[in-house]
Amino acid sequence: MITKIHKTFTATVAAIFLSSVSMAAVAPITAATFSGSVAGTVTDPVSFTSITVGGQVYSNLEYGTASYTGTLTNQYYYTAGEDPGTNLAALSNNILTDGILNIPRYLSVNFGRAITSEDLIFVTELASNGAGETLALGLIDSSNERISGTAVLFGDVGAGGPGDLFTMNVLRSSGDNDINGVGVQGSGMFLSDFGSPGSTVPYGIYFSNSSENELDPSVVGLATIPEPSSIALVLVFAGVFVIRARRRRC
Ligand SMILES: [Ca+2]
Ligand SMILES: [Ca+2]
Ligand SMILES: [Ca+2]
Repeated sequence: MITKIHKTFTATVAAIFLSSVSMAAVAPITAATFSGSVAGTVTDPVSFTSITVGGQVYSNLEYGTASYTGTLTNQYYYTAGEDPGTNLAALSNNILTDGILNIPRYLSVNFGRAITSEDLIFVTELASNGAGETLALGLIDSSNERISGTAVLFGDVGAGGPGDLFTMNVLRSSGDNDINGVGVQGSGMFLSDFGSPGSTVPYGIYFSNSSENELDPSVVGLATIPEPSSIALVLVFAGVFVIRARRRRC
């Protein structure tokens, strides 16, 4: 009996350990839940209520404030009935169905608090023709100053993953033709995915890709490792105590 409990306990610990290891990598958002229906083609604004990255479900989501030095002349996109009004507003909210088209280098998003090793940074993007675009990010400090030597690159798979989370029809602030049936994809990363993070406390990210300038992000957020993981660990340790107590009695 004790051997069986011990084996089960070991497997549980191994599973928790492996799941925490697998989370530490740049990875796509493979699944999500939303504030409204995303069946078919979405025409109303929706937000995430949870995202799944690296097999981990995150429901504690925060969003940052976008800023740009100089005049941001790019156009933004949005579903019918919800015009965010400005480029920066389109990227400073939790709405997946509005964002900026073809963002320039060094546009930044500040989360208003220090990013910790527990925070997953996630970005979604308009994936035209089924493919996301190359995403390169660096870190900024509390004053939106870039922290040198820190960047992460998503490579050729773009900001997204194996498929679109949903598709939607959007309007453009330029008044040009609507973009119909376009997909939304996303990815997440941890501070450990950035090279040489240095000692300056990061508060946000900047978009560092200068070669394409084609990314069309809709939300930039932080997802915190949910409390149940901590609770699970406490239960595991409580289990060890019980097993040891039983062994003593035997
Ligand atoms: Ca895109
Ligand atoms: Ca684009
Ligand atoms: Ca948005």
